[in-house]
Amino acid sequence: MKINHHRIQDTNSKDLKSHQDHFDFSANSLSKKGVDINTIIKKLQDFQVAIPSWALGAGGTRFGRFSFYGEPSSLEQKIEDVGVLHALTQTAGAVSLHIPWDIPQDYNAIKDLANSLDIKFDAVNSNTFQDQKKAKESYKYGSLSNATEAIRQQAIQHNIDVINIGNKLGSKALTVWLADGSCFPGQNNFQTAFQNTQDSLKAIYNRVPSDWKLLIEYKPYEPNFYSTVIQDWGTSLMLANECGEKAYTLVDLGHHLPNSNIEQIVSILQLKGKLGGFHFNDSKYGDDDLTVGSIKPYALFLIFNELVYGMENNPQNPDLAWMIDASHNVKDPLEDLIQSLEAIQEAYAKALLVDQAQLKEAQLDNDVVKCQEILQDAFRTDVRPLLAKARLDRGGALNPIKTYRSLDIRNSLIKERGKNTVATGL
Ligand code: AOS
Ligand code: ZN
Ligand code: ZN
Ligand code: ZN
Repeated sequence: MKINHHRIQDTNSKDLKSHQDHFDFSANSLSKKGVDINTIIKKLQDFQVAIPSWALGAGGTRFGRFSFYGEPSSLEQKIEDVGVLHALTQTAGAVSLHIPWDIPQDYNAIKDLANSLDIKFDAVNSNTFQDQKKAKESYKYGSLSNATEAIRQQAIQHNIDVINIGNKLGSKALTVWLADGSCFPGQNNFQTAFQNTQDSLKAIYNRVPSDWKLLIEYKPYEPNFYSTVIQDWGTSLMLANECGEKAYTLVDLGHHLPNSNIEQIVSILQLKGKLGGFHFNDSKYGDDDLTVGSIKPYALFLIFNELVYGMENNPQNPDLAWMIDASHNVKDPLEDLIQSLEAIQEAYAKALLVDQAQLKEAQLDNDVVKCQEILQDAFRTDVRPLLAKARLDRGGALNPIKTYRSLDIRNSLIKERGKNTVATGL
């Protein structure tokens, strides 16, 4: 299934006039404030977010899964779905694969397909949280941290295999997320588990190509509920520093205990040049993997405000690997991802509106009220016409959800693929 660009244009034509009115009003009022609209639009167009291959089907919980039908069951179909998202939003120009769920059969065919849809291969993800078919050793009690050497070796080798697969596709990063930890006090020796993890990561790091990054993700709990070996950003940073300069911390928004100050974490990691990757989602309680911006949009804006500051002021920090890591139990996965992409762009655009020079001055004057006013003024600005303009200029949809529905894409997918309910992962 590929979307014909003319059909997007046709749908746009009905809304062009009202878009133009909204855009002119926004552009006018922002220009009066000294904002350079064209620069913001260009930045929005350049900001591309990877879609993880496992987010294209309906997710679920341990209690059940309700399919939206027409879900992709092969790597080709997953890439086609990302193609649909990218055609509509013009901001999903990458896919993040998960091995072994997405092992390509024909590398050239996969690369050609992605290329034809303007999609790049972002970070590849390894999986040592499940036992694989025909695997000799089990990860029930941990992988890179396991007390048994043969199990650690199997997990190390898997990560090396993932690097090799990613390399053939043009990926430039390996993301390691470990489920390793313990469920009950006394089950593990914390120091041994940490030391083993560090040694295993170093063994993997030694096989990371020179132009690659190793991204180390942290998470406080789940699936282990007493301790997790890489529980927080400090642990991840320690491990990254121990590995070397190609190793970085990856922040997943859902991987923090309630009320953590994520914007501060992001800020300091950039100062240290060690923020390498980002997983977007939103949450109310834990690692809920909800639609980006659906629960705490102001927090997302504050995080973006720090990201923008870092991108402008921290040349020591590399470009980040952006990815949505969300899961959808009751929504059409593609509609949910469109909403997430929109929320990301919205928070980014608002952060770009923050007058950094004025903010600095207000900070130096200790004018606390003014500092807050500057941030909230940016946050309260309606930036949607700028987002629409950024999409429109690249051939995308003025209103992606509306276009997705008017082109009846889900039903076309169901017609093409049937009532496929293949689970695509977590
Ligand atoms: C798990 O909680 C992490 O967020 C991972 O980044 C990811 O969701 C997992 O690797 C999916 O395969
Ligand atoms: Zn994640
Ligand atoms: Zn997660
Ligand atoms: Zn999550």
